[in-house]
This record gives sequence, structure tokens and C-alpha cells, in this order.
Amino acid sequence: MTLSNETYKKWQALAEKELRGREPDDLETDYGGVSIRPAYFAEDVPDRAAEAMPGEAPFTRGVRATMYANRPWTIRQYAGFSTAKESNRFYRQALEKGQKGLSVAFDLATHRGYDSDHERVVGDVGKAGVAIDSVEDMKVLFDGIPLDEMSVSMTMNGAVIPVLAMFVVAAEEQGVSQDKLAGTIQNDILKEFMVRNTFIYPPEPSMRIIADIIAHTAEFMPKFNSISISGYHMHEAGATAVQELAYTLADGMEYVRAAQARGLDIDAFAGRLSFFFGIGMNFFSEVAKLRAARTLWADIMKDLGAKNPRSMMLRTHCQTSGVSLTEQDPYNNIVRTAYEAMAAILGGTQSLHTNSFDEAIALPTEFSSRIARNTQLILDHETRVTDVVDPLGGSYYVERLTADMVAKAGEMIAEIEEKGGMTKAVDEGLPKLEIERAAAIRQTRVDKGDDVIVGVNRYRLDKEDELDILDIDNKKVRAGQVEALRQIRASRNQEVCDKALAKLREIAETRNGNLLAAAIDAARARATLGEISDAMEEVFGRHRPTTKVISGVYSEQYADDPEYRAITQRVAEFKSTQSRQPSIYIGKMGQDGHDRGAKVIATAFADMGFDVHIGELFETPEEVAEKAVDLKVDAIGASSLAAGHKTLIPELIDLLRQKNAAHISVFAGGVIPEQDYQALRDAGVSDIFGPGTNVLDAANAVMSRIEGKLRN
Ligand code: DCA
Repeated sequence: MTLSNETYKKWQALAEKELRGREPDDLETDYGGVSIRPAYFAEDVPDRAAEAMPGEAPFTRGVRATMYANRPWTIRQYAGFSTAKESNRFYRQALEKGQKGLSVAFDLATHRGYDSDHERVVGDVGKAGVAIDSVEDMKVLFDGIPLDEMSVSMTMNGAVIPVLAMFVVAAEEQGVSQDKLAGTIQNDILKEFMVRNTFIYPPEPSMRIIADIIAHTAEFMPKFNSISISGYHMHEAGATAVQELAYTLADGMEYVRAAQARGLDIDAFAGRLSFFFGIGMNFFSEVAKLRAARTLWADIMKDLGAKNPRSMMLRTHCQTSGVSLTEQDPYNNIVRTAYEAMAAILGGTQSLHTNSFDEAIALPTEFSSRIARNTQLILDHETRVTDVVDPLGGSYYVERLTADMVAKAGEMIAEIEEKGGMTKAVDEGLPKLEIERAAAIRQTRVDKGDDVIVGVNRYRLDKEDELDILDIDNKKVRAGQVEALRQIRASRNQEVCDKALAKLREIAETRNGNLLAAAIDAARARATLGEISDAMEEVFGRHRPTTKVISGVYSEQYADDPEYRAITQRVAEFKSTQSRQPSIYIGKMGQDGHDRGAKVIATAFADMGFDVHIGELFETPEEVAEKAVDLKVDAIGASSLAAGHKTLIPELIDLLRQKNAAHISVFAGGVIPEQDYQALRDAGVSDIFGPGTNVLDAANAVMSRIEGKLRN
């Protein structure tokens, strides 16, 4: 929105002189639909901003009157390592060294409701988080950590019922009753359908689970935040700031309505709704995003009937951006994370996770975790940014940007509402495609060098240093979990356990009772995570997502690019000599649902002329091999972002050999540490494309391999 105020015109005249003939408009830029001028003045500040008071609705300047001047944000590092014991050791050490709250990362098997001995999770156990199969694991996880004093956040969405139930029981057996538990459960399923993909059940029963959790916590766990409505994963999937704002708040509206539809009074639960945003490198945009989020939410909640100002308060956790981290020259990530953390603080977050610099490559080590934690401690204790409430309040630029974001995101929310709300929009898949489009555009900008990433598309090192990385032996972790499961099943009272599971199934079927309350009984009876999850799955079914791919972004953005023209010509020549397109199957194996990279590759390759088949999420190596053979593809692109690559990709190659399909070239992409490259090559992988790979380079490499195979 360009304002035509007097001061701006005056500035334009000065700028024109300075630019010697160039227009000052050339300096304007666009932040995903919000246009940014190169200069702002007092007239740009909206009236509402001048009157805003921290600690008062609409909370633009912060949810507390005193903010960090009285109490700093919570340093809450998200972590979970393979086993409960290992994670517990890590948590205790971190708390000793200045961390203030816990945030548990679960492994992918747990997220998807599978016990560690399930056949579909062979490559996933203990990867990207802690494996939790039972109350016993949960007790080990919090051993020596008093749950009546420590606030614990758990990132769980799919298997939210068994995990929260086991947490309650573990606390109970520590002598802490539910009403004393402080913390947060993520419990935000809509964004899972949109971007993160760790759902289990279809949307309708998933929404019912959320309403049950909100109802239970409102009554029995008054200090516990029932949900963490998350834009973070949209941000990471490539959403613009405005999309992240609009979709997250629109999701929040759906949860409020789901709880209201269950007969709950809005003021009885809204004070315990919380949020979660991603903070990337666009510094002021991220500050304004948090300010805009609070402003919008206060108005939304008033419209939905809230009377208590606490219900209008958007309290949030933030995490620095994972996708902004680079595999190349990785110490740069420390600098990136520090700027992002500063943006989160100047934006007024309540709680913060700072990424470790090696997270683009592997799980953080103790060293990288220390630096990440210290980034926050330095901000808190040394920079003095905590002395004054909302220090950017009144900045011409930040106030204008906040107001523009409120307006843009507000428009987007209104559109979603007009079309029937976010659940419907998610069902139809539109927000997902919009985010994928934004991600593809961003990728083309990086590939073309329009957006500079230091150490990746500019100022690249001639030789990268090797980093020490943490490697998890997931075979060992799995064997330990499988044995513990055997013991728990052998030692429990089977009759009591069966009864509790039958009751849970009945409630799922009849709606006569609360799912979480019933699961707490089942967890007490030592039912496992998989069993509790299965009991509900028998009634609700398992959600099978359909995969759609957008098209046209690459051909549009690269219209005049000679390198792009060269690769499309190469593909076209192949087509004319072979009378068919080169074909590729993009597969995602295991329980890793991060599909941004896979989608970007699928979109780009399709635009270049490849015949692209994109597999379903969560396939086994056997399923991918079978489909690749049936489809007679030339190549498979296996995308892995959750460390399953060392197990799943070699298995896939073996299976192809067994099926006499060794001619199908296998490429690996995603978060794969350089240390693993040789092992993958030895297993038969043709090439590996890590983060920061130029998509055109990847396409050329795939073509060379396919053409080479045809010649031989
Ligand atoms: N003056 C007085 N009291 C204050 C002040 C202040 N300046 N700042 C905070 N407090 C109080 C709060 O009132 C709060 O108590 P309450 O919950 O009874 O209102 C308490 O201190 C804790 O502070 P809060 O700002 O709520 O911070 P957290 O407990 O860390 O909660 C929140 C942050 C975002 C609400 C929560 O949902 C969370 O921790 N999310 C994390 C999600 C996560 O880790 N995700 C991982 C990906």
C-alpha cells in the first residue's frame, strides 16, 4: 500500500536527485503481497498504533504491561534424542546451564501412532526425536524433573491422545496431579494436513480429538495450554509472512468454534490457547508479523464472543527458521539464528527456541546446542534489549508494516471465512497449494541468485570444513524399545488393559465420554502408544492424503533464462529421440512428512518436461520399488529430511536389484550429512542433492545419468 503523503513526496524529490534519473519506485520491494517503500515517515503511523498500550487489548505492543523488563521470555529448546534416558540426560544438563522450560521432540514413529516394533517404522525409531512407547518411557523421560515446577511443551499432533495421557500418568506416578501441570501440547492438526503431515486420522475425528483435549484441560488442567496453533511449519514449508499469519489465525478460529460447538464457553478455554510462529531472516517483517498476529487475534476473539481480555491475548512461542540454515559454511547459521532470535524478542514472544547451527545437516550436538542456548542467554543478559517494553513501538516503518500486515492477512482471513472456513479450505487443499507456490517461487529466486544466501549462491567456499555430527544408531535404539515393549506386555494385567482399550474404542464410537480421559485410564493400565492409537483408528480410520503438484512456477520465473532453456531443450531432445519423456518417481519413505523439497523438485522437473510421478507420503521401500518398476521410470528421487536415509535408501536399492530393476537410478535429496555420502554411494546411490542444491544442476545430473544408462 503506497501512501501519498506530503513528506514522502518531499523525500521522493530528494531521492530522484540522488538517483540521477532512476525512479525511487525502483527501490520498492514486495514481502509476499505487502509492498515496502524505501522510507517511512510520521504520517505513515496509523492512529491506532500511537494509542496502543502494552498489556492491553489488542496487545499489539505485547501481552504484558511490563514484558521482559519484569520477566524474560522462556528459553525453551526443542529437543529429543533417540531414547528417553538419553533425552532425560540432555534435558537435565540444559536446565542446569540456563534453559528455563522443556520442549519435547518425539520420533516419527511416535508421531504417527506406531509402537517401535511396527513394521512400517523400521527406519524411523529414535530418529529426529525420542521414541516413546509407554508410560514407562515417559517416566524415564522426566526422571528427576519435578513436573509441578517445570513447564513442558510437547510437539505432538497425530498421537496426541496417548502422549498426553502418558504424560499425565507419568506425572501422577511422580506424585503430581493433573491440575498442577504447566505446559503446552501442540495439538494443531489442521496445519498437519496443510504442511507437516504427521496426522493419523481423517480431519473430522481429528477435530473432535482437539475439542476433547480442550474440554478436558479446561476442566482438569487449568495451567496447561491445550493447543499451540502453529504457523511455524507453514513458514518452513515456504509460506509468506502474510500466509503464515492468515492461515494460522484462521486455524485458531476453527479450534475455537470446535470447542464452542461442544458447548464450552469461550472464556473458559480461550486463555489457554497458545500460538507458535517461525522467525526467518526478514528482520522487520518478522517483528511486524508477531505484532500483527496479536492485533488480529484480539479482534477475532472479540468477534467470536470473548469477554475476558485474557481470552484475546495471543501468547506465542517462536522458533528460528530451520530452512534459513545452510549446509554450506554452517557457522554462518549461528549469525542467522542470532538475528532471527533478536527479531522474535523485539516482536514480543513469550518463549523461544533457537536452532543449532548444524540442524540443516543432522541432530544438534552438545556443542551446537550450547551455542544455540547461549545465543538466547546473551540476548537476555548482555544486549539490554529487555530493559524497555516493545522498543520498536512507534518506529514509522514497523508500525506501518504491522498495520499493512494486519490489513493483508485480515483480507485473506475474510476470504477463507467467506468460502466456509479453514477446515473446508484445508480439505480442498487450497492453502497447501498456495504455500507450495510461494515455496517454488522462493526456490527459483534463490536458484537465480535474486535472493542472496551467503555461502550458498554467493561467496561460496572452495572447500567446506567437515563438521562433527551426531549420529544415532537406530537399529540399537529400536532393539531396546522392542525389548521394553515385550516386557511391558508380559508384565501388565492384560484384562485391565483390554478393558480400558475397549472403553476407549466405545467412546470413539458413541461419543459418550472424553477420549483423553479414557486414554489416561488405558495408559495407567500400561496400554502402549500404538495400542491406544489403534483403538481409535479402528473407529476413525487412517487418513490417506492425496498428493497434488502445482505447475508452471518454474517455466514462468525462468522464462528467459538460458540455463533453464538448455535443460528443457535437453529433455525435449530426449523425448524426440526416445519417443517418451525421461521419467522420475519422487518418493518419501518412512514416517517423515517433510515434503517441501520433494514438492519443489516435482514441480520443477515437471515444468522442465520430465514425466514426474510423485509417491504418497509414508511409503515403505518395498512400495516405492514396486511402483517404480510398474511405472517403468528411469530414476527415483528419494527425499529424506529426518535421518532415515541410511536405512531406507540402501534397502530400496536392494529391492530394485531383487526385482531386476537395477537400471533405475536412485538419487537422494534432503538433509543428508556429507559424512554419509560415501556410504550411500557405496550402496548404489547415483548422486546426492543436499540443501542448497540448484534445481537446474540437479536436473542436469539426473539427465546425464539417464542418458548414460541408455548408451550402455
Ligand atoms: N509479568 C508478570 N507475569 C509474567 C510476565 C510478566 N512480564 N511474563 C510472564 N509472566 C507469567 C505469565 O503470566 C505466565 O503464567 P500464566 O501461564 O499463569 O499466565 C508465566 O509467567 C509463564 O510465562 P509465559 O509468558 O506464559 O511463558 P511460558 O510458560 O513459557 O508459555 C506459551 C509460553 C507460548 C504460552 C506456551 O504455550 C509455550 O511454552 N509454548 C511452547 C511450544 C513449544 O515449545 N513448541 C515446540 C515446537
